[in-house]
Amino acid sequence: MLRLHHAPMACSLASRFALVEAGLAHEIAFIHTTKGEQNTPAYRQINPRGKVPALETDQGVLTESTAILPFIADLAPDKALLPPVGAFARAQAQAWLSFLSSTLHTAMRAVMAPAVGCEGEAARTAAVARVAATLEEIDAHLAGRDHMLDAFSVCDLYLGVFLLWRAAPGLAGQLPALSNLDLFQQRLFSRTALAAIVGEELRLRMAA
Ligand SMILES: N[C@@H](CCC(=O)N[C@@H](CS)C(=O)NCC(=O)O)C(=O)O
Repeated sequence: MLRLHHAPMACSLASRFALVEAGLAHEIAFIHTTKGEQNTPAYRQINPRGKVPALETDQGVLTESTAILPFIADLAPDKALLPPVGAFARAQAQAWLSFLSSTLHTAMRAVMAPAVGCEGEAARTAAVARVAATLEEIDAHLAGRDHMLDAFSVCDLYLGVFLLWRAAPGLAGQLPALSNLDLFQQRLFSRTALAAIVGEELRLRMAA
């Protein structure tokens, strides 16, 4: 049984979405990072870095969204959540996953949870500008397209989490209106299963 260690509304939500879209049997182990549960000795046994996501599999623990999302997609080839291994389109998908992780996530984190020494107003303003520029680039890519790739994929699920973060404290009201991203987000969360998960996640996050 796959077991996803996940914090409500964290980047690990993309892996939760992917497990559901893949139709794979799984369990969710909630790690309330707002309460420091990622730093308990028990969780450090699972992921010594103290981060979510961590996916327990029958082959061991896998960390890093950019590894977990393709792993899940490949477990359900009938769902075609990524192009096949070896195809150029697969490498393009990997490029988007890397970009979302290394550029968009990093910029958003610098606003929402700045590193020690980077909490000042100038650093915050620069980080918001990096988020805005990154979102503008993705918005331009989505012009005339329904998905990040030619079809629905885990790239869409990963982007969807960061689009939800636009409403988080520190980012809400700070970003430009981007119509392609807004339409993409509406389409993505018109998928009933994903919308239900987001509702649960928001309730859990508010209760934390
Ligand atoms: N590169 C990692 C980043 C994981 C990460 O930063 N997770 C955050 C939640 S979005 C976390 O666990 N934060 C807890 C902490 O830093 O204490 C991935 O994409 O899987």
